[in-house]
Amino acid sequence: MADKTNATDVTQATEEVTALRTQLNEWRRQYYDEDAPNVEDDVYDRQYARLVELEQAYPQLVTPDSPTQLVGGTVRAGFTKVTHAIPMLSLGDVFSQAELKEFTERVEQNVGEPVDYNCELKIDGLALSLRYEEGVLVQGATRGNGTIGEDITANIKTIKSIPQKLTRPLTIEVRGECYMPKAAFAALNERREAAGEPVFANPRNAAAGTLRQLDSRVVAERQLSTFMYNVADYEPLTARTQSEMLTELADLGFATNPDFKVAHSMADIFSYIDRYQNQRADLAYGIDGIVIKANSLPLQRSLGATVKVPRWAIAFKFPPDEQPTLLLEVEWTVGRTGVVTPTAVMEPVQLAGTTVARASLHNPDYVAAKDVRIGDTVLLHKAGDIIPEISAVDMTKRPKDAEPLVIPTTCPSCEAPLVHLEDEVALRCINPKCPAQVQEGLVHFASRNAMNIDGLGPRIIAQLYTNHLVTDVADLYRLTTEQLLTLDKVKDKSAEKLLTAIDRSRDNSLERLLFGLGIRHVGAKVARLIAQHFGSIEALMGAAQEEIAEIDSMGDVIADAVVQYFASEEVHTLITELQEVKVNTTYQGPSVEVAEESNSWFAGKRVVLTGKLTSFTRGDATQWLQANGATVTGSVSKKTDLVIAGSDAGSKLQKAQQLDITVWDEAQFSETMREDAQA
Ligand code: 0OW
Repeated sequence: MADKTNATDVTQATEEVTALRTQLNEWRRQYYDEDAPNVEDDVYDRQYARLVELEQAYPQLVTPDSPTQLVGGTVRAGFTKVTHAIPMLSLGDVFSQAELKEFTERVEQNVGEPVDYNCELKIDGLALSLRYEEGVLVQGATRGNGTIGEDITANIKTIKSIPQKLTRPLTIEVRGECYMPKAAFAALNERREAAGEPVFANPRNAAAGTLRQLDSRVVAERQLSTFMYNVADYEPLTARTQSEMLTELADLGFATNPDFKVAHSMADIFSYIDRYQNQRADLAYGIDGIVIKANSLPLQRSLGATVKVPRWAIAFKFPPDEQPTLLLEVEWTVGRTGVVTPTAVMEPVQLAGTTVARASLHNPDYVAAKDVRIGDTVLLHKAGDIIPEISAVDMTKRPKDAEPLVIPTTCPSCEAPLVHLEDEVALRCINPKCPAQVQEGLVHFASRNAMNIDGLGPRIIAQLYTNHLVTDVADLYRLTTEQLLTLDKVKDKSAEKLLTAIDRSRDNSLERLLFGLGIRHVGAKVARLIAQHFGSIEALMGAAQEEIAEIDSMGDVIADAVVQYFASEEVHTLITELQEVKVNTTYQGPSVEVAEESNSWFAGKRVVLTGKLTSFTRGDATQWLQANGATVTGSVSKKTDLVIAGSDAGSKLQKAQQLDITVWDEAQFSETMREDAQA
């Protein structure tokens, strides 16, 4: 490809790069503030790709605040330490209005006149500090013990609400709270529980655990956010009060919490507290109290701090919203992957705005640790104001004859013995014929990213299974119209539609079948890599573990799981049955050899797609590339010939730049497709 930068010299490139950076950072910031892009994706992508090209052509022009540098992907062995030149203070706590009154009286004795206070929500996250030099973000650190924190710069660069560059070139250290919104926390715990991983107790732990991740790609997926509220040194700012500071920080580009209010009396403070004690459940993030601060910054400075806490601020902590209720029973349910999860069933109780009657007990270790027993009066709270959780048992109310909970040793669905795999806390049923798992497995098999059988959902599958019409995925292909009509709410038309959808799924390419079979650690992407590499299920079933581990540096965990899956007799029988009912078990995309002859530029090239494409889906681009003889792989290595970077491209783009691999934007890719088509 000709050099596409078309920049005649460094000066011109520098001007263009600076303009591109300013524009892209502005769009990014607006996107964050208004939470909606006010620029067309393809416009953003084109400018972004242009910046990538120029930085690739002139690496000396790359700066830390360039949007191309906001990528995760750096995996560290540990965090370096950061010393806070000005200690990051904690906050003293009070738990009653009387104690709060004592605090304000102490302050006013000190001052000798009435004081205005700025009231702020106390975000339940973890404190962090952001350092900027001439307006550019240079370091992020945790509070640690107040003097020594951890350097988390790479991780915080993946947090959208943190500006890479300020609207004024200030050298300043800004402090605030990093938190995980409630919705993100609930979704994360759901994923972890289904995968048999330990869940986070609350959003604060989830945020802390995430920021301490050594692989910043994980951080990028976890949707952390921030509210900034303080500076290490007031110097660089013009603000004279706390409330003005929050406004000035927002003007600089920081996310600040809008619900602050200046109070001129204790009554004002108490009404602020009451208001947010009631609104707490409706906030999108967890708060554990209110922070009351002397509003005047000169007064803050003159009051100073003790070793740990400021004399000019206090935290009024909300009592945890906890209700007692009766534990009626514990249900053990089996998921698709065989993880058996205990759920507490309780007398319904009002808790933080909703009626709660069930709470997860996660796994046997957790049950033993809490020692909950049927008939117990349990204290229920909502972890992070969302997830019902049993905080403790009220032992004074325990019935005399209460017995420790029996942890099942056999599967509640199929009586097979339950096991703990490796060092997992999760309890598992590993019987591939387990009814609960078979039904969950059938639902997964028919799902959109797997065999994509329209209309075959959990309700129909439960009936097919209960009526012994289907016991494994091959049975789906033997169903008749008569059988379907025996199901309730299935009439002629829907029976026909269902059979057509099942029939159409026979022609799926192998990767959909592999993903649909629910092999451990084999997601949709891994399934495609394996299918593309082996071409048929026979080749795969005869493959050595090493050959699978070799594919696109997939590794032993996946390879072991695949070999183990195909080692079982039942699976061999199942595959034979699927072939007998005419389900395709070969890879439909073109193989690499075939394309070698084609004269396409892409023939034999190893290509990686990354970021968001706008004019076609990742799947279409992959199919096109494969049809033209390219091998599309999931990770960038020395063997990669080309990276096609859509918008918000991640660590793969950075690695491509490091390995000096050709990077195209979407525009170039589609241009080449057009040229190729005319060739
Ligand atoms: N969590 C908060 C919050 C806040 C600081 C300033 C100097 C000492 C306390 O929302 N809104 N304002 C402050 O003010 N601190 C907060 O949280 C503290 C930081 C360290 C421990 C608490 O999380």
